[in-house]
Amino acid sequence: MDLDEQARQILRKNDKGGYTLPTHGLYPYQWNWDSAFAAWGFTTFDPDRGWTELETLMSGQWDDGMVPHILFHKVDPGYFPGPDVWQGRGPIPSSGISQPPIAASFMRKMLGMDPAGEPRARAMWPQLKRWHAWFMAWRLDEGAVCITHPWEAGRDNAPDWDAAMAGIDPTGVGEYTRRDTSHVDPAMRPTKYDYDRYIKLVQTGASVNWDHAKLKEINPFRVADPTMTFTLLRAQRDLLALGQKFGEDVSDIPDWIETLEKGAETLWNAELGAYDSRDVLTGKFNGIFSNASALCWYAGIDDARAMPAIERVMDAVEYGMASYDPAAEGFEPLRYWRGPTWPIMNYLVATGMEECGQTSMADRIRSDTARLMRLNGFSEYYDPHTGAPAGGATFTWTAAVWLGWARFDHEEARGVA
Ligand code: 9WN
Repeated sequence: MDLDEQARQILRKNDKGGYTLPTHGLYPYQWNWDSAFAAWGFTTFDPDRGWTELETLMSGQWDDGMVPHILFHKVDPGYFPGPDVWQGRGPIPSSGISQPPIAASFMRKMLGMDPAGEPRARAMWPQLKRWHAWFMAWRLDEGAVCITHPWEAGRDNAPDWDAAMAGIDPTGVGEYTRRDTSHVDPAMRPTKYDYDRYIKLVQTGASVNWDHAKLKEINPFRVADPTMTFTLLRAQRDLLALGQKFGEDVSDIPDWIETLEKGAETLWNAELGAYDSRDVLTGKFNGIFSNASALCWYAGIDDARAMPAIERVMDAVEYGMASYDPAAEGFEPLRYWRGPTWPIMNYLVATGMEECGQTSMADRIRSDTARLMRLNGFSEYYDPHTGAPAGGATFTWTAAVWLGWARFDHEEARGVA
C-alpha cells in the first residue's frame, strides 16, 4: 500500500466519529493541537470530516473562553490522569489547561483548500476569538504567553521546564498508577520525578476549581514559552485575516498582535542566540535551545539572529530538527521532548521559514521529515541521529503532516505550505 493510502487509513482508524485519537492505546481522547492537525489531514481527502473535527474541539470551550487541552468524550481507563483527576469545568469533561492555539491557523488553511466550508468557518470564528482573548487575559507576562503546566506547551518534558519543576514540592501527591509506560517503553517517556510534579500541578488547579485568578496566586509553575507565544501570534494574524474576510469586529486584534510581538522579543536570549523560555517566578531565562525557538518565522518574525543556532543544530544530526540541542548536556535522542525530532514541529517551523523566504532551510527540514516517514512510517516522533521511530505508532498528526506537506516535492510544498 502506498504511503498516501497508509496515512489516510491511520486517520480513518483513529477516527472516533467527530473526533480523532492521536493514537490508540497511549492517547485515547481528543487532544487540542492534535485535532487541528487531524482536521487539516482529513481536509486533504474528506473536507467535511475535517470541519467536523474542529467543531467538536470547539464544543468543549469553557464559559470563560478557554479550549481545553484534552476532551474526555468517553472515559477510557487506559489513560492517566483522567477526568476524575482533572475535574475540568467545561460542557464536556476535560483537562483544566489549554494547548498551543493553532486551530485558527489551520482553519484558514482549510478554507483555502475547501472554500465551500466557509459557513462552518464563520460559525467558529467568534469562538476562536474568545479563546484568543482568554490567553490575552490570563496567560501574559510582559506580552509573552505563559504556561501553567508543562503539558500546556505541548512539549511536556522539555528541558525548558526543569528549573521550574525543581521548585515544585510534590509532597502529598499520593499513590497513582501511570498508564503511558504500559503502552510504550518507559525509557522514552517522562520520569516518575516529572510525573509526580505534573500530577501535583493538576491537583493544585482542581483544588481551586480552575479559577484562573486564584491559580495565578498559588500555582508554583509559570513559564513564558516560545511555543505558545509564537503560535498565538501567528493565530492572531490568521484570525484577523479571516475576520476581515467575514466582516467581523476585528478591532481588538491589531493590539493583541502588537503586544505579542513585544512579548516575543522578551524571549530573545542574546547569550544563547535563540528564543528561550523564561521562568516568570524567578525572572530567569532557562538557557535552552529547543525546536520551539525556531518558530519565530511561523509567527511572522523573520529574524536573521536566530538562524546560526538552527544551522548548527541541523548539522549535528542526520534528520533535523532535534527538539533539543544535541550538544547540550542531557540530550536524549529517544526521550520524548528531550532530543527526538517531531514532524509536527518540523512542519510548523519549515512552513514559517518558507513563508519568510528562508527556503533552503525550509526545504532541508521538509526533506528530512519526508525521509523519516518513507523509511519508518508514521510514528509520534523519531531519533534524529538514526531515524528510528519512537513513542506511539500509527500517529494521527504525523500522517496529517505527510498528507498535507511532507509528501510533496519542494516546489509543490511551496504551493501548499
Ligand atoms: C499530555 C497527544 C499529546 C500531545 C502532546 C504530547 C503528549 C500528553 C501525554 O501527547 O502529551 O498532554 O500524556 O504525554 O507531548 O504534545 O498533544 O499527542
